[in-house]
Amino acid sequence: MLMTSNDSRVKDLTKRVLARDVRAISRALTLVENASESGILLHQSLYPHTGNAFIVGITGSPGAGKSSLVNELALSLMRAGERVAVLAVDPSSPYSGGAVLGDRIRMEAAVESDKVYVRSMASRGALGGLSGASADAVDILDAAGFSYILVETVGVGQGEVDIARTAHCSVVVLVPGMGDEVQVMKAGILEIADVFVINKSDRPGVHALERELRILMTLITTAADAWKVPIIRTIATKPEGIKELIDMLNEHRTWLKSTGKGEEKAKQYIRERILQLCTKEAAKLISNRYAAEIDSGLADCLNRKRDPRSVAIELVGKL
Ligand SMILES: Nc1nc2c(ncn2[C@@H]2O[C@H](COP(=O)(O)OP(=O)(O)OP(=O)(O)O)[C@@H](O)[C@H]2O)c(=O)[nH]1
Ligand SMILES: [Mg+2]
Repeated sequence: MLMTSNDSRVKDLTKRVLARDVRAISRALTLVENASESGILLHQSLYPHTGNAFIVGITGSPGAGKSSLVNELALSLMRAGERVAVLAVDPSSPYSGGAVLGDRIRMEAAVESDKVYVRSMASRGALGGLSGASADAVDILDAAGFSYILVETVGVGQGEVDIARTAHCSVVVLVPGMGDEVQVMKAGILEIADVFVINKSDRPGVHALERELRILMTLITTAADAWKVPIIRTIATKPEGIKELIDMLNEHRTWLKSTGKGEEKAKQYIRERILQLCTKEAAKLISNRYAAEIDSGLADCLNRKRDPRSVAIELVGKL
């Protein structure tokens, strides 16, 4: 069979991403982000090369200092000889006078440009949602041989929970005196956090926040063999506490491996990812094949003769 130009382009790009060509990595991420046909093919051909990176999610309220922390983490890891990729998902205020993610990294890394890579992406597309495009992007970076992938996501809620599934380690950044402990109680953050960071520890209220956090942690039930979630204090702008944080990330990584919990987590995550993609792919097939049936089901719903779920179940049954 003749190879189409799309196939050969994907093949070429795959080779170049595996060879760690920075321009190819950027191109690949754009294709994946757009969920284009080539993006899907490319992801397919790169996926067998994934599974080596340690993926760290960094989440927290707007302005908590996530980008500042990620900058410092990336620099320290890079100096320790790691290849680090940073993915900022829906960066909320890249030019708010705060840390412009990647600027310091770019300055320091200019000479060793393949040691660190920084990328922002918007992900809240119509259907994809956070876990779609950003999970694929993480895979691309993993295949490109980065040993650490730091994923910054803003917000409290579903975004954090989704990214926690993608990441091997979820770091939740809190700030004293901002009522962050209230946020922690919501949205299942206590359940997803592997490491708590109290950033802006130069501000008052650190003791109080840490105490409240410890009390909250005793309120959820955890298995005896569960990871003991540490609380690390940092001042990202100084920087202070970065080494302690990196040590803790490495400790968690070792724990995941030695207990088999890492594999368990990976299994659960891939299962969820498959099921999520089933939803998406089924919806695509149905809307391509059964436009007329959708219209008639829709009319029935409008007349309150049927309900949307019954229509959906019937349509899925046709597949
Ligand atoms: N005093 C103090 N200020 C900090 C610290 N860390 C970050 N900041 C400042 O807090 C502001 C926000 O920092 P960012 O790193 O942009 O925070 P962010 O969480 O990435 O913000 P978004 O991406 O907009 O949600 C900036 O002005 C930082 O200089 C810290 O440890 N102490
Ligand atoms: Mg930021």
